[in-house]
Amino acid sequence: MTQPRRILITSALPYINGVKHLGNLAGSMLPADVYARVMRLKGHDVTYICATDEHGTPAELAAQAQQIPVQAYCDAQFEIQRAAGEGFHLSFDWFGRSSRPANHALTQHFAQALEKRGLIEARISKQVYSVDDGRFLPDRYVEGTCPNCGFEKARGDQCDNCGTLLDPVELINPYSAVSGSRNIEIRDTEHLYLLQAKMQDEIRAWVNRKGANWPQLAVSIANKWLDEGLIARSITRDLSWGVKVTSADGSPRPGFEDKVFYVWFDAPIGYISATQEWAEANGKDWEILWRTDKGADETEYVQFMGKDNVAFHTVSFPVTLLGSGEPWKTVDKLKAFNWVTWYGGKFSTSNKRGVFMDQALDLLPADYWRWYLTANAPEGSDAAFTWEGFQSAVNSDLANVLGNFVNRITKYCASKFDSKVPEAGETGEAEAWMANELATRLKTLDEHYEAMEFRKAAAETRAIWAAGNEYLTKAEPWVKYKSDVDGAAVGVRAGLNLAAVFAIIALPIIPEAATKVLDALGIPLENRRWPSWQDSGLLDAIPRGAPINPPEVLFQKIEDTQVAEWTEQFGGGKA
Ligand code: B3M
Ligand code: ZN
Repeated sequence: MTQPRRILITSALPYINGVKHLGNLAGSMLPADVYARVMRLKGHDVTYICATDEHGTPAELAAQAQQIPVQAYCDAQFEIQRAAGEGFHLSFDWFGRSSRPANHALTQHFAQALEKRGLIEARISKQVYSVDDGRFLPDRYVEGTCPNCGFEKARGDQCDNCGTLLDPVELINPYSAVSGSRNIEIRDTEHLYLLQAKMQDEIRAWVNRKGANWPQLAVSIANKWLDEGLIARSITRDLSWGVKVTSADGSPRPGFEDKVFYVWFDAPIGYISATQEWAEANGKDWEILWRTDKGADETEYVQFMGKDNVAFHTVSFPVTLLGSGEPWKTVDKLKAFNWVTWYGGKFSTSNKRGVFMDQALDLLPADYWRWYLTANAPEGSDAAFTWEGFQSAVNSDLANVLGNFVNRITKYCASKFDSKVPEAGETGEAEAWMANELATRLKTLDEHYEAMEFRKAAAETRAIWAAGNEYLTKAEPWVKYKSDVDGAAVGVRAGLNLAAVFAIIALPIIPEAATKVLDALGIPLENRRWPSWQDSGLLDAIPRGAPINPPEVLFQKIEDTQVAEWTEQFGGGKA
């Protein structure tokens, strides 16, 4: 075993408002969880951190709509999101909240450090003001026509249609997202600006150095921002819910008593503050993960996110970290995903299009969704969820290839070998073929996971399961049994060992079913480690004579009638 690696993993913090749809899950938290599980099975020291992203207009607007205090709204939503993550077996080491004191303190610390280094200055700016609402309208409080693409429902901070980051005053025909009022004025207001341009060269050098480990999509987005020239970005807002703007002594900064830091300034800092909470709660050292003066240079930091978050992670957040002048760890590897669409269109609660995390678990166990969303991860391009594709992946990959293999071999062992791993018989040609298949394919699987290529990793996992079925056809223990019981014993023994290998490599994606198989085979927890492709003993690793207990059927096939029912309930067919 090579020296265990120390790996810090973060996935983009889900906004607090509302249960996330399958696209949010597939585009950050799920692949991050799969990767964390693989690395833990390989014996590495993994810390997987996430949290809810609670500040900014989404929370305020949603709380207003429910006419409850924002804090109470976020408390309730956090529980919902935490439960949804648990339901999907997302194995966070910590699932925190950006609204907790640790994040307030750290955000204020960074603002002070940046200002000390001349990277923050107060400026009077023009802000959209709603006379009827009696308030400034930052970010998502204002909508209007995108100046870049003409989309008429662009949000004040970003146009959903073309992805352009906007300043609310740029919107054409703006209107209040709260009241719909178009009685809008542009008024002066004072805000703090992060002078990103001063960091242009340092960020460019950082992107060139670290970008070697990023997918091209991430590098090109970062370079696009850099080529356009980094601009000063306002990092405070006329909002009440968020991190208060303080002076060096911690008192409210004069003139900013009614303002808070912009959500995208505090949210990425949430990765660090959530790690601090995890460390405090578990007696762990957070600095070895986040401070390069305390060993974090040896930490591998991997970020998972959707493509619209790349700019914030490859430019804005590094400006905060590097601009502080303090020895903060920055991302080493970055995995950005495209979108999961619903039959090519957007998920939408209001238009009853798409399945959300809580609804999904009412229909089928997490494994079914985890498998389909990983095997169809939106890596090279957007990926459309379709009920037909989902049904095919479940019925073929899970039920027929894996489920059928496990069922056949464990049931046969129970009926003919007294539910014990057979002891007799010598391996032959079929076992040699399978051992070679395993060695080759496990090596390929390792390469896909190291490269964070999840579609390919799922495809290779399936191919290994399929090779097992091919092996049983070659070994044909049920035929041999009639004339050569020992020959049949070899096939059953190898088949049971294959079931254990298939379950271990399935653990990261379908943990529930894989655990059932490993329990059925009596594999002790300490032996549930990632199989080495160099290990020639994989077909004879379970102690001979050990008892096994056939699991119940692992996966129920999805019937056409269910597809029809779900299509009716959640939408389907062409967008
Ligand atoms: N809350 C996710 C989004 O843009 C955003 C990520 C923050 S990561 C610090 O949907
Ligand atoms: Zn646009």
